[in-house]
Amino acid sequence: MSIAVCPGSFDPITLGHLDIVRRANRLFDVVVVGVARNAAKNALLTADQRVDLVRAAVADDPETADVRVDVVPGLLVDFCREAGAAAVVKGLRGGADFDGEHPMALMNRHLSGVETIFLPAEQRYAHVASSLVKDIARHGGPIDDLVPSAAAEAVRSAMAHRA
Ligand code: COD
Repeated sequence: MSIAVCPGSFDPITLGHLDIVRRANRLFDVVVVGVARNAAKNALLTADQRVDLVRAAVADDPETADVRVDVVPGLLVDFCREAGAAAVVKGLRGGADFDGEHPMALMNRHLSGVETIFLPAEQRYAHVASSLVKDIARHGGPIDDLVPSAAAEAVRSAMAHRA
């Protein structure tokens, strides 16, 4: 059985993330979405909220029938080892993503031998980023066609509580 991990901070999950998870599930028997903490980012949503939103996004979707969702408590390579994953799958929206992802891919292979597979972002989601979604929501703009509906509600609610 082939297993891949799709990691990210998913703060919140977007339709671009979801497209990568679906496509990864066409390539691998099982996909484990790893909800991690990016030390360089201040999360709006808690880890539990982010996990719940990813689970809701992949529920009842035949294209994500073999997707599990868990928190990455430490190093991604340890999570991959425990999941039995042969590969990490990530999406690339452009050169800036590649510049950030390339050293992580090399480091993860250095640490454990795990390979990283990059999927080019679907054109219609190539401009979608969790950070932009939060910025739009912060200013009261529309995010409903960028993220799953539960994620849009959670972002608006978290923004309202922060204000
Ligand atoms: N279309 C396609 N792909 C997309 C889109 C989109 N619209 N938006 C984002 N993506 C891709 C990103 O390029 C990335 O590959 C992935 O989806 C996740 O994106 P984010 O923004 O949710 O997550 P990041 O980039 O903050 O995640 C970084 C990790 C949390 C994966 C990383 O920090 C990590 O592995 N942390 C665990 C600790 C660890 O092992 N550290 C050492 C790493 S070498």
